Amino acid sequence: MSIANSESPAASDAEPWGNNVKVEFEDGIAWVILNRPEKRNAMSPSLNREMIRVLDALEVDERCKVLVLTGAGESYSAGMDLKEYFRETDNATPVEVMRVRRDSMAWQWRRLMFYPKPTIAMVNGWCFGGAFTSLVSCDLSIAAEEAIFGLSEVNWGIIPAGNVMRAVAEKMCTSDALYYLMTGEPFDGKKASETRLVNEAVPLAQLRDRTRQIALKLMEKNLHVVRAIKLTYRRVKEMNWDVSEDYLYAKAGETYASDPDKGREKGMTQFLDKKAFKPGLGNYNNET
Ligand code: ACO
Ligand code: V55
Repeated sequence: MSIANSESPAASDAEPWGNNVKVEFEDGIAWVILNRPEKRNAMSPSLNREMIRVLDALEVDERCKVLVLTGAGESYSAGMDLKEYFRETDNATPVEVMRVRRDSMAWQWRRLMFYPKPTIAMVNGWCFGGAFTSLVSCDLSIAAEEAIFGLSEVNWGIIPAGNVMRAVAEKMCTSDALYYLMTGEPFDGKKASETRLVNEAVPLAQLRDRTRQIALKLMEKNLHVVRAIKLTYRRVKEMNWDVSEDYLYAKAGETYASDPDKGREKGMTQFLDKKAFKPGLGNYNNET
């Protein structure tokens, strides 16, 4: 066994977690758990560096078909670590500050938003400030009704950076966004669902089961096609109709040509010839 990095003797390139992040595998789901519960899973520079390596490793790990991002204990994440991320970098050089910010953004949106596997944020508890970036960058999100969210930046005298404000603008309408950005007022999971910040909210006691159910539903699909859908959606959202028409035909062709399961062919045969399923009501059988 070689020591792969200085932060955790246990971590390797294949399994770089173990210090600030825990990963558990179960039925194709990788539960990625921010793991500083005594600090409410606040995100420090070293947690950010670990998460970059975790996402890199899970991308090519067959045990991860769907990635669920959540937090240990009673928090999703209390946002950026005010001590380690802000105060302790106040006297760093501009280049050092840039590096710390870059590591934060590298996983919280740049990597997560275009992750090649489906991602679900499972908001189990406290979710403040900087935590909104990873939340919004996941494809789907499910919250405990009891979870407490807050755009608390204004409460301690900063404007939401780290693309938190951009993330809020992506999912909440302007009246809700400005209300919560300007007042810093906390809101619960039910409210988060009403504002469409998250897909849905369920009682905490059902959160894990409901999340697992959604993950398993995704796994019944052709994951090559699911990947193409989530990635093209992100691009198309920024395009005009002429460009998206062209782009989508090109991507449709590319996705079909490179599909290891040849799903389109199976789907047409099973519907048109065998009359074995109805595409409007469910998925083709990818076992045959
Ligand atoms: N940064 C650094 N340390 C934190 C953070 C944080 N964001 N959140 C919690 N902690 C630490 C506390 O300092 C405390 O440390 P200690 O035990 O060494 O004293 C420990 O975590 C427990 O925190 P408490 O406040 O005692 O926990 P409690 O359960 O009573 O409250 C709550 C939880 C509401 C989340 C509270 O900790 C809090 O308000 N945290 C800050 C939330 C926030 O506004 N984050 C910044 C958003 S802005 C941004 O991310 C850029
Ligand atoms: C914030 C969040 C950041 C950051 C700087 O407003 C500020 C919160 C998500 O990262 O780098």
